[in-house]
Amino acid sequence: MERYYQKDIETMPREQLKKLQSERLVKQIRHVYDNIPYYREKMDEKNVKPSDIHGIEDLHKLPFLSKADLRDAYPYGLMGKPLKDCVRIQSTSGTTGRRVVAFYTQHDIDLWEDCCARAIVAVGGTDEDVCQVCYGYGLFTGGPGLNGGSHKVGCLTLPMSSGNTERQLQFMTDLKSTILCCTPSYASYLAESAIEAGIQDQLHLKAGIFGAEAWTEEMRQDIQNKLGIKAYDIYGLTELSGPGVSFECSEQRGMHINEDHFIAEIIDPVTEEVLPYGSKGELVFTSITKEAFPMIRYRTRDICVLNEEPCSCGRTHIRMSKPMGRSDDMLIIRGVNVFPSQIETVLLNQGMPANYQIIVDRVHNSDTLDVEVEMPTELMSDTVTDINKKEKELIAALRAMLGITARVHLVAPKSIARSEGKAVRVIDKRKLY
Ligand code: DLL
Repeated sequence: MERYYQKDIETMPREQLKKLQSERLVKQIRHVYDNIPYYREKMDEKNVKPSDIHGIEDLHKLPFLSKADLRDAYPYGLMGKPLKDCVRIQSTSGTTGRRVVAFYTQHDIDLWEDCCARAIVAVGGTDEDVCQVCYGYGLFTGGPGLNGGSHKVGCLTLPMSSGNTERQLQFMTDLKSTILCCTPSYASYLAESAIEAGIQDQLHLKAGIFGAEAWTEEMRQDIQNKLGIKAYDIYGLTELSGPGVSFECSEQRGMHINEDHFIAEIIDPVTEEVLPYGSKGELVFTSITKEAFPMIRYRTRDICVLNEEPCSCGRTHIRMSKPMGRSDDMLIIRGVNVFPSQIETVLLNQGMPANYQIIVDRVHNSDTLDVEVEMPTELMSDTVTDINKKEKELIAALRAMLGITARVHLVAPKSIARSEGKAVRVIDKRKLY
């Protein structure tokens, strides 16, 4: 029998879980209405009072919260507790120009670390494991979240942070790390570097917990093969705490949402209509246990599908699919919707490495799409004709997937900058004009 960190909660019968969610939702709404004027105004505008919320069936009455609200209320406008009760902030990198600063009480941190501990246990982690955390530490939630979870499980924790690949590999082999936590793009780079150094057989890794950015099934296979491990997905966002909002179990088929802390909904991103489980749409979360920075019906912009089918692992919490890109990551190229993940799928299916960059530009009023991908070392010895042939094959495969033509450029191995955190896959020069 698999060891559960919080078995009673994770395997709670659904009826009981819904009752727990309802009780917690009622309390959370009372908390935000009484303590956060920003929410009070939003609820008053919609004519909803805390007394109208009796349980999860009333969730739809509440107003949505968006990134724009977070910007409006920056920095202190959404705090549910006085500063003296808060012990930490975390923040997003603000790469999309929208820095989010989230606040935590000690209780918030404790629950967040529980969520991360569940994720570690779900991949088989125990107090016998050596857990190497190479997510960034500091403002980014990745390092601190998994670090806290790893302590709770009792793993020997290596707080490596990101970067310094040579040192990462040295600790990994010397200290016999068994669990690796980092972004999938960094895992891929670590795998490549281990192979290059010829030390794969000195690794003791059994599992990886990879998230914070979109990655495909093809990339999972690639990392699993190269590192000889099982690669598991983990999802989360700063607004809701950080990693551990959901995580994969041994099934590797969707991420269980920690539903005792977060209620998930899927909506049509345009009409805001709530869609049934199984539909593809924008993921919306309501926190039900947060004190310092509660989020009510927060629109994540992540597009995915919720699945309530029972899981053979025994957990009763629903699963979310891998986000299929963010509604604001979607590129519109010559009127066609293109997700970077579609391009990654094509490249990996065609035997290319996961080192690529997508460049979008506008020339003479027409959008251009260029895909640069590093050629596998075997191709280096091929003739120019062979390389052109491979580029043509990739162009055809991309056209079949996307419905538009891209230019493909095979570039020398290692010529595309490696990422130690979230990879920058897309350069959209149209935004720079
Ligand atoms: O990326 C938290 C995190 C850290 C998750 C470590 C997992 C591991 P933010 O920087 O606020 O927080 O970015 C949140 O990243 O809305 C998604 O678009 C994306 N994202 C996070 N996890 C995944 C994943 C952290 N597993 C944003 N797959 C989210 C795809 C993900 N996208």
